[in-house]
Amino acid sequence: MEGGGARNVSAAAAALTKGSGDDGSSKPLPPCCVKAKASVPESEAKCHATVVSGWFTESRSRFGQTSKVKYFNNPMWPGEAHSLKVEKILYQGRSPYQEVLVFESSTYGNVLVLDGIVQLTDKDECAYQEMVTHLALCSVPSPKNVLVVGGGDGGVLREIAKHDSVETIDICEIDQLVIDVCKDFFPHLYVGYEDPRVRLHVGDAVQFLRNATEGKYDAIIVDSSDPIGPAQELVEKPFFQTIARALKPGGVLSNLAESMWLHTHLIQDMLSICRETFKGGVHYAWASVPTYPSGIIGFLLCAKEGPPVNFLTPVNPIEKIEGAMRAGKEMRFYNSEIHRAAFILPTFVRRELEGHCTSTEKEKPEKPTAKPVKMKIMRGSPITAS
Ligand code: SPD
Repeated sequence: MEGGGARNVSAAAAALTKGSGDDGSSKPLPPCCVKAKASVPESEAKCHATVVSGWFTESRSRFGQTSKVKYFNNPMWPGEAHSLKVEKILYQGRSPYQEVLVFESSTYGNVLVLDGIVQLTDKDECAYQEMVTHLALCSVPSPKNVLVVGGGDGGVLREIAKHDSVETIDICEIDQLVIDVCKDFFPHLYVGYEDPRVRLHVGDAVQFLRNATEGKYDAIIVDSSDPIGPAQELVEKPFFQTIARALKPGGVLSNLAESMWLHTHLIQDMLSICRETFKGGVHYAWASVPTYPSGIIGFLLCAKEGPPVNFLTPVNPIEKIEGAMRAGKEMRFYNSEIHRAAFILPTFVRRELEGHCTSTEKEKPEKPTAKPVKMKIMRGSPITAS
């Protein structure tokens, strides 16, 4: 479904692409500066409680031939979207839990969409999967038993498998269709299932956690979809209590925690619940993921009471783990420096989350790595250090 309005916008955009030199000549603009064109949304646009996602199509005429260019409108609520140009739809289906879509985009490679919301793309999946995993596993000395809640695509499994101390990796994913589709279209994530330490449980994670042996896990990583609809339960207190029960004393939780630009109230609520539940410390970290709402994602890092955990400085640095950086397993995003940087929050977030996170001052200060530099200041000469 397209409308006449789109043609006017397209004409204006076409004029813009020519640019305007002072001399009146029209210099072409580089592609990065070309303004987006608008079109009328497709009728199958999907409405969630707070967001709208779906397709829009633009008609293009060239040499008397009309072709259609399709975009997927990835919601960045409220009132924003990030559009990805679609090269080809690779899969569209429905499981008992959600709509599953995979398409090839022109700029981010293959894209996995669940219930109208982008979950991962070939290009930027590394940022989310590496951070949600290693922020937790590099904060404990020698993690052995790890559980993934959700994470059916296999990307987090792939990252956990880089830790040679890990003996068992349980994964509880509710949707078999997500696993099957990722096997076909995201083999570089699905590879995570090939590690012999992995044990797949297809089912409800809340039930799985209730049945888990108390104090079993060194780390639990919650890699779910956003907490609207079926994943709502995963941001409520009883869920965090079942997680805490399944963790060892001093065990850690890494949980996705939305965007600080868009969801401060949700983050505050999650932090408050977690502070009541995890007495070993609660922190908020973040990373850049261009295809997630507002281009970033947050992580909640929580520790169960027990041996102290200092999330802010990796005690188990990835660079020192045997084989973790081997050819074919290279990190694309995570390193120890970005680990430390991830906990540094912008001033407005610090203010808004004040009192919700464990204060950093209470933590053990980092040992100085270099001797303090002595400064010699001589009148009339440059400042020198010795
Ligand atoms: N806003 C989208 C958040 C999606 C988080 N889960 C992604 C799954 C990748 N393993």
